[in-house]
Amino acid sequence: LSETYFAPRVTLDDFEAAALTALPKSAFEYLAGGSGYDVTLRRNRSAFDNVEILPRILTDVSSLTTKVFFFGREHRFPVLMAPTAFHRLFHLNGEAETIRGVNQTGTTLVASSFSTTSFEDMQAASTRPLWFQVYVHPDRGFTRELVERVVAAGAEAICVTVDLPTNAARDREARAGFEVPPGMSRVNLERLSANAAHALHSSENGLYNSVRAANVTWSDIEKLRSYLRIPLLLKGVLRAQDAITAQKVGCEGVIVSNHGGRALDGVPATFRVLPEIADHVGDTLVVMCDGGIRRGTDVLKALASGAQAVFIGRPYLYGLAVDGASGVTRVIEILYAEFAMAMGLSGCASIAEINATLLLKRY
Ligand code: FNR
Ligand code: LAC
Repeated sequence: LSETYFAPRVTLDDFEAAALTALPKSAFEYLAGGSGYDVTLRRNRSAFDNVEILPRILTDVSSLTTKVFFFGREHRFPVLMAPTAFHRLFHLNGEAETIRGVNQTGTTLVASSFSTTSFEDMQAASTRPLWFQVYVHPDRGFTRELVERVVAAGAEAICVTVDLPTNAARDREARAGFEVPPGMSRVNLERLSANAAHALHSSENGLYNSVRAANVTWSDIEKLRSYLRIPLLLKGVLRAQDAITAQKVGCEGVIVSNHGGRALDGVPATFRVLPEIADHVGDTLVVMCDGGIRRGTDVLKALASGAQAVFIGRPYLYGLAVDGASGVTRVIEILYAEFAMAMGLSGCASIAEINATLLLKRY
């Protein structure tokens, strides 16, 4: 283990550096990589750095609160854990370890349909209701069965991911020879088909093809909406027009996302398209955003641009890889402390005071 591994970990980036040492190369490349030239992956970050905050001075921030409220529940601060696949790649105990870490923080995790632990077991271990992420599968009957199963187990919202209708050019993971080791399976998908649960080699492009449909359209979203009794969020929206359609078909929220730069390389940073989407649907839908959030100031900037909350993906997995549950907790607590600091230093005592006037210019 290198010096980086033992150095004090002060920021989320420090956990990434430590994860590079802690993980086998193929797992690290799967986790950290984007697609193509990683152009979108880099843009997700640089977009935040390109926008400046204009603090309000001489406001009383002595009773600062980071609390927010959406979908009928209070959240300690406006950050949730994005759905991410295969936690057993990053820790022996997989999702159970992640949940132990998240439980300490009072934040909400979105369980991935590609988890290596069943949703039921995840929900049983979680102190808060989880959200669930789903793809529309080739077998629509199975998709419905799965969604109804997780709702029965206590899921509080469903995120349907729509930005990967076909495979992406995951060059880094392919070059590193990434494959999901035998013995790890997508247990939620066991009943979909004979081999759906057991991941195939990524260079054969078989990891997703067998389980995900390429013919998903708005009518699938309408159908999902018609039988679901809990909020439905569309994950992977980059165009305002699509957010408007999401609203028309009855979605309660949209997640402005480019899959963390892992789907189509060359699409804009999510932070860049967020303001226009929020302008169009922000009054009626819960607008959320993910991609490249690494600092409390990024959270502040996203909220000032119209998001009600944001998600982090890779950072809590770096925490999981480096230090298990306590790494997960630590990553979230660092972000919480940074966000509270960013609010205080910019003169905001409550979330309602974070608005577009906090930014020198919108993206
Ligand atoms: C993901 N993401 C993802 N999204 C999804 O809808 N279902 C999934 O199973 C996964 N799996 C997954 C695995 C890994 C290793 C990563 C890094 C990401 C995308 C995720 O939900 C989110 O959109 C991004 O991770 C957000 O960007 P950052 O925070 O990682 O920059
Ligand atoms: C990924 C898939 C699982 O980004 O969503 O790896």
